[in-house]
Amino acid sequence: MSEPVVVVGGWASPFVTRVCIALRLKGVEYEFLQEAVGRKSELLLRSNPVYRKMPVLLHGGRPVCESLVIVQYVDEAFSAAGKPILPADPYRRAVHRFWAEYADAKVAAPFTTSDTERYGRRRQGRCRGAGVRRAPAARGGLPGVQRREALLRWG
Ligand SMILES: N[C@@H](CCC(=O)N[C@@H](CS)C(=O)NCC(=O)O)C(=O)O
Repeated sequence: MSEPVVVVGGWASPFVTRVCIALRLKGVEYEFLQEAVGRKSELLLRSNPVYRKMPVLLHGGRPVCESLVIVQYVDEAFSAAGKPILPADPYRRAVHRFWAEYADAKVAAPFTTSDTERYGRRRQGRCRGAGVRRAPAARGGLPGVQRREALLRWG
């Protein structure tokens, strides 16, 4: 029996959509675990402890992170299924990767609200994010962890 494929993500994320498209192109059946808005599940945090972002692909319980890495993994792990996603020619592969990374660089910013990045900027006093500055919890005088959790819930 083939190993189960699970996507951890949110329906509105273009990075998650990219992974789902790759799986569909390959005809791979998968389960979709929807992340709750504004919260990160234990499974997501455990599976992607470095970036703490979606999507995460779980294949037989093993996590693969970063949408472009996942697409390439899907292409290779399910090479027998469907048509190849990336071209075989190394030069054309490089061109495809270039545009995929270019698109990410242009699209990613509005979707990047990483709590670790935000927390890091706050600690360094460099945060110019209007959201963080206006957060009620930021003005409310909550101490330490409590304050950070309130900020994360708010943002
Ligand atoms: N480079 C990552 C970007 C993923 C990403 O930014 N995901 C967003 C959702 S669209 C996310 O998890 N944001 C939460 C956060 O930044 O904390 C990828 O390609 O997978």
